[in-house]
Amino acid sequence: MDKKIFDLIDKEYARQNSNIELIASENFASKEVRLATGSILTNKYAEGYPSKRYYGGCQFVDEVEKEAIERAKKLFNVKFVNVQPHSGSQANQAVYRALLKSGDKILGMSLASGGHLTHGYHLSFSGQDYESHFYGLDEKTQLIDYDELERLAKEIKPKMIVAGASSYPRKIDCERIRKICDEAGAYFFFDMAHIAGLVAAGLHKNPCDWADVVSSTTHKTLRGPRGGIILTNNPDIAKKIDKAVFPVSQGGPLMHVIAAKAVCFYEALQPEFKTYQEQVIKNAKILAKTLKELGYNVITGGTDNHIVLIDVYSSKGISGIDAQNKLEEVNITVNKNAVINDPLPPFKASGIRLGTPAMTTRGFVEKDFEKVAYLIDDVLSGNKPIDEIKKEVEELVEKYPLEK
Ligand code: DSN
Repeated sequence: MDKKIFDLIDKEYARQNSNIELIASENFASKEVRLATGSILTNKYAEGYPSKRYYGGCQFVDEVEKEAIERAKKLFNVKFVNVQPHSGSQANQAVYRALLKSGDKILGMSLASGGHLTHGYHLSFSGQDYESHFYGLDEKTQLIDYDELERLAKEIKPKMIVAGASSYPRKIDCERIRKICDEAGAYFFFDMAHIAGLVAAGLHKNPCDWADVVSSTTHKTLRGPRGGIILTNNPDIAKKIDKAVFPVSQGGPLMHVIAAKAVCFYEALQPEFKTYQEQVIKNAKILAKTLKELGYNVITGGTDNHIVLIDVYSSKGISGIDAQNKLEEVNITVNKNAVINDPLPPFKASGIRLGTPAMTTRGFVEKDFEKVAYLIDDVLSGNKPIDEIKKEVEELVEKYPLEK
């Protein structure tokens, strides 16, 4: 047995089990999702698509992929789904390759405003292969500045407008962006990676009803295996997407992960999944409210989704990275995050991003997230000895053990 690696996996299990996991993009996949991911399907090559493979012996993986597609279509009420992208970034790469030529203009939300690397950032392929332009937030409301987006779209005339965010605590106005895209003659591409679980549960408008093409990861609020998907209602775009995924940007699909995606879609179609997502939002709201009452500057004043963004620098004079490190000392995991007009450089940042999906899966409800807010404040305000706070974290997580 490979003792070294399996010991490390055991240690990582112990870390996950003993931490309050607040990274907004993480979750705890079910045992069945993990069983499928670790299954013998990893042995199979299946380049191509169901019934059009480049290899023999694909009769069962064909069924797996067809089932994953049908379940995703039902879950998101959409006509076409490609379940092969290995990740969200690769899904986005395929979308660009399908609809744009190198050098075409794209208009995405800036990383500093809560967008994503693949929405045009200069160090990502999206900023290197395409001419990227950015919209952002209204300084006063800290909400997406749709008027500015409209103005930029008219001025720049991008071939594609990219919506979706990694650290935006509010709903995104799909109708308004559709209108802006129509006026500018641009494709509307929505990356719903962060909110896919909320969309599946009917708690955020379904971008598939408005956008030309939608991408997602399957491991965030959706709680499946690590991977990507692409969805559209347009048959011509669907054909281009399929080609752009295989053979343009990927080779053999990860059939074990596709099976796990199918399990995840099955789980997301159950009524309990809606209850779970409702609790994710309730927990985020109480976390935001309690931190606000404790004197923290909560960006946008609250949340509509699974994310709470706190400006710890203006609230407590501590940088995002220092807050992240201090919280890590008591086993609370968060990540630093830039805030609008951040006076600190990105590697320090003024904010921290908190998310509720993972601990809600563990069973946390409002009273637990109220406690989490007090624990965060104890750490950042230096109210109590670290060992005492660590003990309280331990007592809280012990009530909700992580399934192995
Ligand atoms: N890295 C992800 C996140 O943390 O939001 C986005 O891909």
